[in-house]
This record gives sequence, C-alpha cells and structure tokens, in this order.
Amino acid sequence: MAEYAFFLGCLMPNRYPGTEVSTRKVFEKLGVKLVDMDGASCCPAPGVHGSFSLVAWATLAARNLTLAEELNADIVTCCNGCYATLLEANHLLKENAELRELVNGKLKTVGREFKGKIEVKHVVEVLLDPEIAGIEKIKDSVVKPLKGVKAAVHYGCHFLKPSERRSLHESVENPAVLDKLVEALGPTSTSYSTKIMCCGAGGGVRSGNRELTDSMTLDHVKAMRKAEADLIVTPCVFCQFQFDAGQTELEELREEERIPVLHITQLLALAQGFKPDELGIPSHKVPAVKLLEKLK
Ligand code: 9S8
Ligand code: 9S8
Ligand code: COM
Repeated sequence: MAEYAFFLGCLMPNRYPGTEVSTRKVFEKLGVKLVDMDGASCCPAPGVHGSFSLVAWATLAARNLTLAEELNADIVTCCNGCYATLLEANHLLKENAELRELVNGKLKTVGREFKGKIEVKHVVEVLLDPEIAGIEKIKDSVVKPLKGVKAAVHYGCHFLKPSERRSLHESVENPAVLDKLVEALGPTSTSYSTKIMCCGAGGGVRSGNRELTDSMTLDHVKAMRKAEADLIVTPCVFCQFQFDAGQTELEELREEERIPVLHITQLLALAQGFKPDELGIPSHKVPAVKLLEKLK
C-alpha cells in the first residue's frame, strides 16, 4: 500500500479542518495510507519567509523534511504554498552542497540532519499518479457524480510555477489538468478571464496590502460570476481561505453574490458519497446551501 507523510501546514488544521478530513477519507477510499508528521511546524510559507532569509527558510523547511525522512515516506500536502516551500527547499538542499552544509550545521544543534531521501508531492499529483490512484480509479470511486453545476477552477500560483520543477508539467498560461479532474467528478469547468491570476493573498500581500488583495479577489469573483460559476474549486488551502473568508470581507459584494468554495479533496469526497457535514462544508464562511441543493 502506498504511504505518504501528511504535511498539514498551518491553515488547514486551524481554519479548514474539513479539507484535512476530506483528504483522509478520499485517500482511505483509494487505498493510500497517510502517516502523521508529529512535531511538524509551519513549512515556512514561501512568499513571506522565503523573501526575507533564504537560510532561515531552508533550515525550517529542512527540519520538516527530516521528519518525513525518519518516516521513510514522501510528503503529500494540500496547500500550494507548503508544496512550493518543501519542494523547492528539498531540491536546493539536494543540489547545493554549500547550502546543505550550512543548514545541516544548524540542524545539528537540534540533533537532526537533512539526508535528501524523500520527494515532495502535491495532493493532486498523488491523486493523478496512475501507480497510486489515477483518473480511472478516481472515476470508479465516484458514486454520486456532481452534475448540473459550473465550477470556476482556480489553480493558484505555486501549483504551476516554476513549471520545470513540477511533475505535472502544466502549461502556466493554459493549464488543464485540474479542469479534467473536476470534470471527471461531474461539474463543468467554466472558463473565466482571471483564471491564472493570483487569488490576491499569496506572497504576504494579504498581510501587507489588504486593498490590493481585496481588489484582486473582487476581480476574480466578477469574472467567475460572468462565467456563471456555481462554485470555486482550488487545490490550495491558502487560496481556499482567501476566496472563502476574503469574499465575506468585500463590501462591494452582496451576500447573495458570493460563490461557495471547495478544496479539490472536498469535491472528490462529495462525489465519493461523503456527506457535506462530514467534510466541514457547513463551517465555511460562504454557505454552500444553494450549491448542495442543486447537487441533490
Ligand atoms: S504552513 Fe505555515 S502559513 Fe502555511 S498553510 Fe500552506 S503555507 Fe506552509
Ligand atoms: S495562495 Fe494558494 S497558491 Fe497563491 S500565491 Fe498567488 S495564488 Fe492564492
Ligand atoms: C501562498 C503562500 S499559497 S505564500 O503567501 O506565497 O507564502
């Protein structure tokens, strides 16, 4: 049985535990084992920490990577930011002996050493890997196709870039892999003009420049409404947070104009027959009541 070290990050366990639970349920159904990473910390977030100190960022990331090395398991994550940090730090530490020595010198003080034995995967990469699950096995696991709704698929920056380091090798300008996965579950993926733009929150922008974040999220929602989207689907819990909480913070948007947001693992879990209550969906800030009504 395939086995992965489950890297939770900060947002998922604290704000979107429904995404964590959905991932656990979906993987159990597909026969993939998740092992907890006791003692894991913030990845740390790529846009924020990575911009200030490469060495501090790499050291904290390396500590997390060594936890998975001890478990002898590759990492899986449901957040594009965690994916970006852990994937990039793992790559840099494997390639750059100077950085590795520097970081290992610091890790020694806490009795750890980065060895470079594992890989880092995004949850979508694992789901689509034919040796682990794959689109056919996923389709077979669907008991309730989510037909009759239009989804605005939001990839998020770190899912796609830098593409040479991402195993899915998606076109940054015109990605399709996630749209195909979403459509395999029933919804139609609707095309909208802001599709590959940042949600507005990443890179510390939400903390540093809320006005800019708000205007970007509003542009997205306008474009998605124009494309008649019934829901937003994202593979990143950080984007999930920005679209869900962020929409409720936009004064320009009336309550009935908000679009419900699901993480891709929540959408898959729904299609596999799990109930919205089991997946934390009622705890989202933008209610999914109308959407769930349409899916009945
Ligand atoms: S950990 Fe701390 S802030 Fe966060 S969710 Fe995803 S990025 Fe990594
Ligand atoms: S949060 Fe998730 S991946 Fe990012 S940087 Fe731009 S978009 Fe939203
Ligand atoms: C976004 C993470 S997923 S960060 O804000 O760019 O660090």
